[in-house]
Amino acid sequence: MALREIITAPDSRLKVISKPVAGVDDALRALMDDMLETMYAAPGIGLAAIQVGVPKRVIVMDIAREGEPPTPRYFVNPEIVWASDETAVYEEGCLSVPEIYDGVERPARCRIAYLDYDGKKQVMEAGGLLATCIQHEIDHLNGILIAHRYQKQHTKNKIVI
Ligand code: K1U
Ligand code: ZN
Repeated sequence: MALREIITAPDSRLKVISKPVAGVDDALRALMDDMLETMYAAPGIGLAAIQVGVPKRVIVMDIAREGEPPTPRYFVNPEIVWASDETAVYEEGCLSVPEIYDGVERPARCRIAYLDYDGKKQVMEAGGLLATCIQHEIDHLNGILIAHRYQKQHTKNKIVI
């Protein structure tokens, strides 16, 4: 395993739309292992592959609190297959936009289809921080940063990233 450099705005790679992967093999698992180590070291609760400069639709997450056992999660080719009409606002951080926390409104619950660490198809229903974090990471796969969402929701604020 190795630590990778997390790229930060205004690096144009953060606007790239990441490509689906053909399947999960040992090379992809090695990337996911590196990403998880990099995320823990940051520290953070999620990381998309593009944040380490790799334009693949791959995410790692661990939202376990301090003192709880680690709960690493891996999402390959994640897709939002359902999202609630009810929304929630969370003060989100971003490892690629350090030291900025913005209140972002998103669907409160969502259902995600994805491949897991072993390449098996899975469907997960999420609420709370899990739903917020997976939507934040899927935004990264689509080249969207929280500043873009914040600007959309508060059109008076002009943030250039
Ligand atoms: O994708 C990223 O930039 C990582 C980001 C994920 C995220 C945080 C909050 C809401 C939505 C998505 C982070 O991990 S920022 C750091 C952070 O939230 C944190 C760091 C240490 C302990 C607890 C939280
Ligand atoms: Zn982020």
